[in-house]
Amino acid sequence: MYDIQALRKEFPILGREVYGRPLVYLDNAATTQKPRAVVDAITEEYFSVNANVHRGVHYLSQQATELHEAAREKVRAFIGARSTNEVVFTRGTTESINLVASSFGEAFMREGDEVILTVMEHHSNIVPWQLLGQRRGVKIKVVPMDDDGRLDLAEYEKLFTSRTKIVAVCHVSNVLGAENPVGRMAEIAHAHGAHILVDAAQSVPHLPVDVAALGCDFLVFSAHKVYGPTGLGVLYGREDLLERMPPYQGGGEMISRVTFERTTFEQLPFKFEAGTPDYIGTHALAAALAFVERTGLENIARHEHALVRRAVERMQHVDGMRIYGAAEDKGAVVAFNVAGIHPLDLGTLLDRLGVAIRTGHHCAQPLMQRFGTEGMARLSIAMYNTEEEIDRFADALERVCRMF
Ligand code: 7TS
Repeated sequence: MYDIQALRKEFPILGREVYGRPLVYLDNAATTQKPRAVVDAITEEYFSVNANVHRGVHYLSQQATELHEAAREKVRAFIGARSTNEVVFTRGTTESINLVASSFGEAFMREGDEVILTVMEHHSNIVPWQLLGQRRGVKIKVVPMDDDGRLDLAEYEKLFTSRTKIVAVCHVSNVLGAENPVGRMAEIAHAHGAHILVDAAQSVPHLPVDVAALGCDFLVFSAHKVYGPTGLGVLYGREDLLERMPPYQGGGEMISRVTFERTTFEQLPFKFEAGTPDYIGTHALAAALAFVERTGLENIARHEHALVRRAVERMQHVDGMRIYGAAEDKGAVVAFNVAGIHPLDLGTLLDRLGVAIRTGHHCAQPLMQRFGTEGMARLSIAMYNTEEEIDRFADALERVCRMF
């Protein structure tokens, strides 16, 4: 039973109006709204537990540390990692990828080595590798896709050489919305002696993600896209790899002993967590994951798929409509353009009708180039959206199109 009205009551912001109309929030791939359980976790910890973690002998510090480490265990179980040593807290997907590019790059990559990306990556899974490339002379190769947005696995396999060290690929594209075959891509990478990082920013909120089943070496995501707080992310890394990688930043928390001559580092995962962590955020993330579990990822996926099908069905009746990527593959994201209307105009006019969508290059300019466009409009769906909201979006879209 999916009680959408009861669910919506948990997200107070959904009750607000914009321009005198009820808000229809369809920009969930950018960030999700927060349930009471998450905001309550933040308030309660600040009001009753707050103290710095891992350093105090006093009661509050120990309690805060317990909550922080319980959150790490929650994340471990949620993604099927073997040990909490494999769960590193970061500031977000972006920082997690920068950490791997920098630290894996330093440990394992030399001039002339290669990294494989795909044409549909978010800038945060391109630029860190380019920065590494500039520092270390590492070369980037790109997996192509067909016009329906399906990666070409035959071409992918041909990209490997003895110099390929790592593949970095999104599990679900923030523009095309389809699930990439990352399990198969991991097998191929491993068969060629390479490692694989999965950018799960757009999959963790929508489908069950299990690092063991995927066979990935690294997996990254952001708390704010899975109903948790902003400014917090996760890096899962295989323990044997993390062990061999150098620290990303230096500071408190990550050391075992410091002298001016030499420093020895903490055990995993603390080696990668310099400075006071966002221990309030981690507790709130645990509350968000518990909320997702209570709702059930299978239920969420079924609900979201039905909404996407309805949206696509209605959108296909609009003259000049182009939906990017195969419509039937989509999970929760639909990017589109309407011939003769700039996506920014579409977004602005829809906003005036109370409908929030995103427009622009979606931090995926190479993908925009692949489709020969400067930008797209995009609706993205979350567990709390309704059929009625999809209809309000489609009605508003038809109205805007008639105006042009
Ligand atoms: N990877 C993917 C696949 C993403 O969709 C995003 C954010 C990121 C990485 C970066 O995440 P961050 O939390 O570190 O910023 N995507 C979007 C989006 O589609 N609209 O706004 C942000």
